[in-house]
Amino acid sequence: MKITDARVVVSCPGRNYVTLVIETEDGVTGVGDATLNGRELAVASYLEDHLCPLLKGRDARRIEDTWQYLYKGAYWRRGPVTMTAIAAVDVALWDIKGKVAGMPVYQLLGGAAREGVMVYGHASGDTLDELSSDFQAHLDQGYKAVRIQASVPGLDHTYGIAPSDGSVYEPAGGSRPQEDRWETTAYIDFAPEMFARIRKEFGYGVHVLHDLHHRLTPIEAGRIGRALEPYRPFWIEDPTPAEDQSAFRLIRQHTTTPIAVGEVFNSIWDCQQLITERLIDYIRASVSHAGGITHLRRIFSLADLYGVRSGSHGAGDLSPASFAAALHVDLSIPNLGIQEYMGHRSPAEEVFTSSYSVEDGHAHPGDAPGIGVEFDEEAAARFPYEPRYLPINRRLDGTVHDW
Ligand code: KDG
Ligand code: MG
Repeated sequence: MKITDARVVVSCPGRNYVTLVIETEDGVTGVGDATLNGRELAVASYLEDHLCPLLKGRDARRIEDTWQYLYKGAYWRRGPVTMTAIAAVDVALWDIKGKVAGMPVYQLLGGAAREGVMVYGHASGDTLDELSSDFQAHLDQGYKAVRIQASVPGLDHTYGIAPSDGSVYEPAGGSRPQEDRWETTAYIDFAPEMFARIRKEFGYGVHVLHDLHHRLTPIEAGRIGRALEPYRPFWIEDPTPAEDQSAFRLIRQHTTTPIAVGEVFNSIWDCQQLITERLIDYIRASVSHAGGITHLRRIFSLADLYGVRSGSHGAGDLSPASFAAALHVDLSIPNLGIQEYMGHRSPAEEVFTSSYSVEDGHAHPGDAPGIGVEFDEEAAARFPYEPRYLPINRRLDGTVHDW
């Protein structure tokens, strides 16, 4: 079954998405997400200029061989651009395989290991009162797990707060990134206050998560983990920049609060030490940034050996094709932890039609053959790419800090 065409569509239905479409000689089409937020065109070029020409004429059924051919064949290994591009090819090929078999991809991965995939939504607010009403709104929608973020008093533009106009919360338009401010001293006493408020009001029957977005030093992370222990977070996410895997040994010495890491990881090598030394509890690598279904399953299999569960990144900058692919993996692996779900802003639904559903705090990929997402190229053409950057962060003295 020869691949006859592979093309890349960059569009902005609510936010920028890069979508790979692969077609076979018998007219079966597969889609994969190649979006790398803020660096979209680099992946589009990697695909268009380097991978699409290699795909034409290959056998669409040979997913593993194609993965190895693109990974080992590049010589230059790993990295977000390469691995996002390979992921898009991999997911599109799984989509084709499912369509040809007449089965949803999760059936090809071994079938459902559970009824549904627990997801967490994002509650946020400029004040704790706003956070609390957003938290209640999530409970009303049936969520069993909710991430909490609130503006830190004294800091402009705290990470993770949804603007009240419904716009996207991280990337700003324009020719330069927006600049945020950060100072750990302002945050470190505020986080326990935020958790105390939510637990006091809503009790312990709901999972509460929090993202530190790579901002603390290891010892600060140990301290915050310990301070939050009485409020039993489901996890604290990305406490420190995780390029330094050994830093997590220090955090572990100080706290039993579960740790989730990995949304910026691209390969199993980024988390090998974290997993095999049991330095984390949840691995957040995603289908679209960590080499597709083929490679993500390898990461989760390694994690399973060490009691580490999955907790895949699922922010809105991962397209519906990515979220659907994640659900097929989540449904079929033995060590699911939880799946992030932010949803997709209008008019994304004009471009992507999906078979997945989210109900009562749980998601299911649906039973459409393949990944269950159809991509409308004509509709996508109505929403041209808009250059946008993720923000950068500065400390109060002006030093550039992790965002
Ligand atoms: O593109 C960056 C976002 O995906 C990231 O900031 C979202 O941290 C994030 C999360 O946990 O969803
Ligand atoms: Mg995060």
